[in-house]
Amino acid sequence: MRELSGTLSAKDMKMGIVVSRFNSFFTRQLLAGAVDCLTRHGGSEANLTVAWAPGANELPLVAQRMAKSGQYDAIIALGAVIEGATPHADLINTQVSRSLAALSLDSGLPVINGVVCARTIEQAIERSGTKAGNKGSDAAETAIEMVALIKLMDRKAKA
Ligand code: INI
Repeated sequence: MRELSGTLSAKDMKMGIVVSRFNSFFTRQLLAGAVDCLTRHGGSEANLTVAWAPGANELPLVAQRMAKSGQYDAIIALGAVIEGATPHADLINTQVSRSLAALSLDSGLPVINGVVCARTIEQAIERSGTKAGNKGSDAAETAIEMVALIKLMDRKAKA
């Protein structure tokens, strides 16, 4: 049996991070969690580019621009959609998550969805650096693993 899995070293990885300004009380914590995760795994802040989008709805287009630039190994999208604040939260979440998934397949790059989808402000707090962890940090860890896995698969394909 041959198993392939990505390591968790972010050394030399170039990451594009797009983060929404809407609900920035939460998204700033997600960004801090993502940067902390990447640097603790050996990544360098010099290899990170952060773009601010107005809201979660705008994350996919900015992520697409980053993916098309060819400058990044992965794209991480961070946002916070809180249902209590909007009746169309489900629509935003569905649009964003489908678009990011489609972009990942179209571009061949890991495009990681780090959008907190919360029913309440309390749930958003829990997922932005308190008792349910930090979704930005989780997204960054997923990005590292995916970049490492894809690089490994590319090396195996060439060997
Ligand atoms: N954008 C968010 O990132 N989170 C939200 O909770 C939210 N709410 O509640 O509406 C939100 N709306 C703005 C939206 O993402 C777009 O920026 C706007 O609709 C313009 O396209």
